[in-house]
Amino acid sequence: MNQPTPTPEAPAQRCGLIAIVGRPNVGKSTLLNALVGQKVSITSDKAQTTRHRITGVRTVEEAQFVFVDTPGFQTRHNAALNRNLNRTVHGVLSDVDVVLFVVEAGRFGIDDAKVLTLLPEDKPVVLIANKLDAVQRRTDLVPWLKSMQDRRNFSEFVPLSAKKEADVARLFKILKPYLPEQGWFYEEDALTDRSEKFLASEIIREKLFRLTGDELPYTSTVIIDKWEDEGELRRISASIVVERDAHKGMIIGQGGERLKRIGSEARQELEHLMDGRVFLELWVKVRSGWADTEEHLRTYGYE
Ligand SMILES: Nc1nc2c(ncn2[C@@H]2O[C@H](COP(=O)(O)OP(=O)(O)OP(=O)(O)O)[C@@H](O)[C@H]2O)c(=O)[nH]1
Ligand SMILES: [Mg+2]
Repeated sequence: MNQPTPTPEAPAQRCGLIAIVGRPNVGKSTLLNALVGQKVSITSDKAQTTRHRITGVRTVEEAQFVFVDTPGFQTRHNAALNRNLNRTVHGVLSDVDVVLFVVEAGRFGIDDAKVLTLLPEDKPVVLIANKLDAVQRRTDLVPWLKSMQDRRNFSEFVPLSAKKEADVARLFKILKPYLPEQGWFYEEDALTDRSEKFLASEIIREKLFRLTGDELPYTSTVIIDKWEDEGELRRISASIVVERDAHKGMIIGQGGERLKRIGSEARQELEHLMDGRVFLELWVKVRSGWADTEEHLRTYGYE
């Protein structure tokens, strides 16, 4: 950590933690990636894509923004995996400087309301009304924004689209005053605190989520079994773990087609991320009940 003495030419360093919180599928991870300027958190149109606390870092002039993406807080199921995801959200909220509460513009349902009740009273909360591009008539948003003002004393209201660069860029100016003056936590060019190995397992899980039906994601996970660097080439062997034999069949697909596609899309993205060749071997394993007990979850890397 370096903290030079501030001078008129060089303002004091700022650094702060910014939690990104909301119900599943509102676009939290899409927003994180846009803020960081690179994909550090996987996204999909399935709820509960994110399963871990994921840090994304962006340093703009003297200010270092440390964003923390969280699993979509969910209230419906109560298996160990869901309790674990919710605990992750609670843990993040306890030590942040400011919270981005993400909802879909024009919508505020019971799931959003439940998340709102969890947010700490004594921290600034910025309302992010995401997916603005999906709103047909902007004027319809005015009464909705008014109604949101009654729900909590939000520090800011920011309607935006996480998919529009200019919208996302505005956030840095808005958030900077909330960062305390203190030395940076990370190097200036850091993007995330997650390892390549973790990112690789997540990228495979993303392809799995995107290329399979709705029923699979909740009951599958990915583990890296082997990782070897041979000069420029990385040899990675990974297992997709599912609950049932039937799920295994769905992932493998007719003549192994689907698994091949998951592997090939993941490999291309990994090569891009690591800027080198990747040899990726994928297996599918059945471990029934892996998501049901805390003990199993720990074996699969859920802290
Ligand atoms: N139209 C539109 N779609 C968006 C926008 N932001 C995100 N999405 C889409 O919304 C879906 C969910 O995005 P994610 O970023 O995975 O959502 P999340 O809140 O992280 O979801 P969980 O991790 O499951 O809680 C994806 O299909 C995104 O492409 C946006 O600004 N406009
Ligand atoms: Mg997410």
